[in-house]
Amino acid sequence: ERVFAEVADLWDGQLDLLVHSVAFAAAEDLEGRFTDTPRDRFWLAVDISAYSLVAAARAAEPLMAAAGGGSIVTMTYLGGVRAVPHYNVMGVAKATLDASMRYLAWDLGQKQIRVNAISAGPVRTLAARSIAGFTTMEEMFEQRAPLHRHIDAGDCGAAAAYLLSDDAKNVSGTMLYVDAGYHAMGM
Ligand code: 0WE
Repeated sequence: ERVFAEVADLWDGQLDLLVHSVAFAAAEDLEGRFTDTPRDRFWLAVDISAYSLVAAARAAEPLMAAAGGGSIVTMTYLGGVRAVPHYNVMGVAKATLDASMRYLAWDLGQKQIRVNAISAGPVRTLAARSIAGFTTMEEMFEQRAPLHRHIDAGDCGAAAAYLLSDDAKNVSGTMLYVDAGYHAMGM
């Protein structure tokens, strides 16, 4: 609420773009069995990783409406659509995020606000470093992705720049895979 109040103050009550990029699950839930996730940490992951988009979109809505429309982009991952070993409760949180993105696209479309998601392949970030088996996963990705190469933050940035621009003026409620084609494969 404070951030959006400051934005309204600084930018004449108008906002064109919003990038939502926040997620969290307890480290102990990104290993072992999903089945064993306790209720409190299940909701913690969904709250921080998915509800935060709903809250941010709701706060952005009046500012974007005042600007005559806007574009919201969130970051998701294939683990919300398929079962990726160890991604566990984060996958459930991403499935919630993906569905929230589509329902927000419907609600906010009324005000010419678009809502989309970028589904990135594994990127070597600070958070990724602490993940067990991330290196093995990167090797498998490089072997199986049609383009046989890793993606980087710049690839996500380019996709976001597109979705946030007027080039994507008729694109809403979609998931744009930036994953060297990995999601298309069955093996
Ligand atoms: O969404 C993610 C990871 C986000 C994340 C990372 C951490 C590490 C530190 C959320 N919560 C935490 N909590 C911490 O304490 N990714 C898409 C990257 C990722 O994470 C994985 C992956 C991939 C890919 C975990 C297991 C398997 C694959």
